[in-house]
Amino acid sequence: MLTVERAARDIETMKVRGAGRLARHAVQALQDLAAAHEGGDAALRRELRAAAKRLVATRPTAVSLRNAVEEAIAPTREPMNGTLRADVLAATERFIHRSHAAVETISGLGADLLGGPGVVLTHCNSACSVGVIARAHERWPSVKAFASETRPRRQGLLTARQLREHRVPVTYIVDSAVNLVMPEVDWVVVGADTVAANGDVVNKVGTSQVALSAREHGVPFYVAAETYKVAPWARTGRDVRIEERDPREILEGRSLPGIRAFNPVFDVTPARFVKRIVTEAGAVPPSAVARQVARARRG
Ligand code: RUB
Repeated sequence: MLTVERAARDIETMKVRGAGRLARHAVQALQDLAAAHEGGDAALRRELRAAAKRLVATRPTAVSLRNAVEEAIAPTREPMNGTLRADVLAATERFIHRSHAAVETISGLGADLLGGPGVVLTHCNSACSVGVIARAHERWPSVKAFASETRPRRQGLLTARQLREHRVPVTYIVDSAVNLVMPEVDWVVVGADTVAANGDVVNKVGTSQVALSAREHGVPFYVAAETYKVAPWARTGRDVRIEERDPREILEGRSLPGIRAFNPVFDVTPARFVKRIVTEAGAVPPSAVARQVARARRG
């Protein structure tokens, strides 16, 4: 059984990371809590709300986490079909199933968008982006990739290994080599933790620099993100709180007396740098994503 505290710590320590995975991990903990609950609805409602608060606070930038947790505990607010326990079990199962299916759909739609052989660059480690690149490589075996290191935690290594498992020829580069290799790149594909209503994209720090370089070189910049990463309440990326982590992550054991170290984890790529956002509901320009998601949520 995955306890709420264990899931929260897994996410805080980044044992579990990546917006989609951490959303599913949190939802799994809520499902396990409901499954093990032996008391009545009122007690379960209280426990679920406290658990949701604890889980959402673990990674403040990831709206995926907040949306997933809210969906999972929606039965605590809405009229119920069965018992609260049964409704939460159904809601959590639905979310986990739908979020896996969304990654699959996005992989196919993203590959459609690339539309042929070429070189893709990605930053950080996003299941959606890896899915798009792997699917494109299945269709056009000469597809190749660049994975940028992604300091300070080097999630680019995970990406490079995962792409290799899919047999995609991949070149691992330091973040500061992105602009140098951009002339060889045909498309950039990255994931997102949050997409604001105006299409601004919040993703791993450095993403906006990759976008700047892509724009300078006329390389299309695509974002692959499930609809539950869209935050209608955030008018622009500036409304999203950017997580800051312990500066020791960037010092890597060194001490720099008298020097301030600053470790922001995400940044905002303005919508105008983004050519298309690929969700499971289709690929749209960033200005249309909020409307698309509202339609998808209405069913
Ligand atoms: C991960 C990151 C990923 C997004 C999307 O940051 O920025 O690009 O979360 O990932 P961290 P996915 O390593 O700090 O969690 O497509 O897998 O949801």
